[in-house]
Amino acid sequence: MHLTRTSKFLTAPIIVTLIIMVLYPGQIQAQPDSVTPKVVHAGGGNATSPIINFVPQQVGIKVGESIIWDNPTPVAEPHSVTFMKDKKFFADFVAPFIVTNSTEFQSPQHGSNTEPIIVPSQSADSKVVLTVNARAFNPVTIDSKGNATYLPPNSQYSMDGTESYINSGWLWPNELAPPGGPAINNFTMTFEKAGTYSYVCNVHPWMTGLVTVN
Ligand SMILES: [Cu+2]
Repeated sequence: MHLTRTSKFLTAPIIVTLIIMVLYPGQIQAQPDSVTPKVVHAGGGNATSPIINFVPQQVGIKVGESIIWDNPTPVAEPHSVTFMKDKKFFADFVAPFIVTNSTEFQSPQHGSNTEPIIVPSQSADSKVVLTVNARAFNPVTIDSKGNATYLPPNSQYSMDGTESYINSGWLWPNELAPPGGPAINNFTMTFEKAGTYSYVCNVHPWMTGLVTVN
């Protein structure tokens, strides 16, 4: 086979590249950006003046990339990362639930100084009890049909963009989660659909963040 001067010149780097690919396959393969999620801090600062902000507040990523949120606050101040289709999905910490009048509430700890708040309901055979709202504190998603799915602590979730509600649960600084609750320290989300997504912290609803996915 005859090779012209030009094709000889072009062939040499290609052969070198092929040899490197065989010897060091990992060196040539481009590492997708999604391998290293972008980090957004929920909170931070120092013990005397903790920050009540997402840092950075706005992030731009590409479709298929991920963000991991953590909480580097040096004091036990929780934050959440909460995406809502609209405001009616905001989950209050304490919520009323209707139970039948015969429902009794007993503490699992004998002699504990606890009692639920019970208020009258509109019906004579039921009452309303106030309890903490799992959807405020725990990692959970609600799809477009209203189905809630609870996620494990420190979840990795892929958002397809149709969800009505995505909550990280309360993110605590490492080692500072209160005993008894889930020790959630981070939340990772992969964005599968282009768009602009705003989110709030449900502990501090004025604390907002923005993710732009192109
Ligand atoms: Cu917060």
